[in-house]
Amino acid sequence: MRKGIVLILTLAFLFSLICGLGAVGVSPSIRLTVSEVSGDQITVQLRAEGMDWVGLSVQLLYDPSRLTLLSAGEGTGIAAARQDGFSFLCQSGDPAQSSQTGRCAFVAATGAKDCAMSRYDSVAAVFVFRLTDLAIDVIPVQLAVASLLDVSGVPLLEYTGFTPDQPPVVYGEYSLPTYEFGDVNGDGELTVYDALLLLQNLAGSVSLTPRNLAAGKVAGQADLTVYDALLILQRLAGAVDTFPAA
Ligand SMILES: [Ca+2]
Repeated sequence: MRKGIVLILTLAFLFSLICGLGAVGVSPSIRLTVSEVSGDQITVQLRAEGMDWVGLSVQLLYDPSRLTLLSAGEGTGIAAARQDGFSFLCQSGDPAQSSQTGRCAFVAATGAKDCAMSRYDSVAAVFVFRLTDLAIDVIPVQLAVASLLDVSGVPLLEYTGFTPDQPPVVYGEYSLPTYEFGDVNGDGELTVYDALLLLQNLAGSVSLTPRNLAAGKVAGQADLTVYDALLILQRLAGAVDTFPAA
């Protein structure tokens, strides 16, 4: 008898896992994550988790002196739903100066009423930015307005953070790895190759990321010159112990 009860409880537990009841407890949320930093590009994902939705509206505020918007568009969750035959309209762009402090990227998507987005990947939108020369430290990206809509257009969850007296609810920030002066390629060592990269950059045959350029300005001047490469070579030869910028 006891074995029978244990068996029933075990089967009930397994059934709950199979039916996805194990996922109960995920609170509804909209959040930003930095998913990738590659060279001078940074990819920011908007994830919508713990709820079902068919409509999305999101605006991202960013500092144009540090970031240039390359693309804004649907995430893998919407793409997967479309592959399953559900219709999804998606608009995106970088409309205008939206406040005194930054620019705004937006994505809006509307799907079929019977498309339950909770069964797909939670990545709802993807933004790709290029880092500018000033972006060598911290990259702030702020979710200014975001809402998810149900089949009747009613917001399931809404965040706003646009007004000066209302701090942003969601805030994404990514700190780039620190760099050592002279280590242009960021491999942790000071070598002739670092000086060579600077010379190639000056000659126009190699483009360096803002962070790599910052590491190469060992003379401590605003612009990169042949003198920076020379200082690296002098340090390797033991002629100087430190860099003026360090
Ligand atoms: Ca190096």
